[in-house]
Amino acid sequence: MNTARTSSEVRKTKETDIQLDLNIDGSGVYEVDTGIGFFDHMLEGFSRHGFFDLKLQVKGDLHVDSHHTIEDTGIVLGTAIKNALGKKEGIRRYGSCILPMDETLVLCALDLSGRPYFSFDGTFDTPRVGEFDTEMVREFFYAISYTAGMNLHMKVLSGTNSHHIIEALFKAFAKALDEAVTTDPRIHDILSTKGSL
Ligand SMILES: [Mn+2]
Repeated sequence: MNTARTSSEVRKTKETDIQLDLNIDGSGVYEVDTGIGFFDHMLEGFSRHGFFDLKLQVKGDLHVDSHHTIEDTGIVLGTAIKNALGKKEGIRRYGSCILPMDETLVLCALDLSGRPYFSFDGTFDTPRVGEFDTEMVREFFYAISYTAGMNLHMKVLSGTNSHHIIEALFKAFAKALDEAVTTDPRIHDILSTKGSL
């Protein structure tokens, strides 16, 4: 196998200042501070349920709104996933999860194909959860799919509570990604007839 599947990313613009350390082969240890409590809660769930170690510090222009902070975190997390995986030797590549949370049921399926594609099917009854704008869920995962080179499909199958729906989506994403990045001893190279992902 490869050396450690880790990545450290720094991204600074006039809108956000982000430092992120990711360990794909972690145990779900996190230290997250984005300035948005609910977003921290979601990213902590992502770390814990995907067994990814995540250290993240975001200083964003929250006096404007939550947009840049959430979108740019997605850009940096997607970049970190791509860089940590390198050539993707030995990984299962595909992952999926149907995840329930009380009245909510969501689906997430992904392919670390190198070709970005994003499909999102879901709506929210409330515009915000805490300081988190629900319309940013789509922007966050779109940013990850494009920067990571990931085909990502997400569907809200049922549910009414915005907190539950968003949390279920983050956890389903974590579990699907955990499956896709898992190495399989039967895969000795890159799982594609093309020879690269
Ligand atoms: Mn919660």
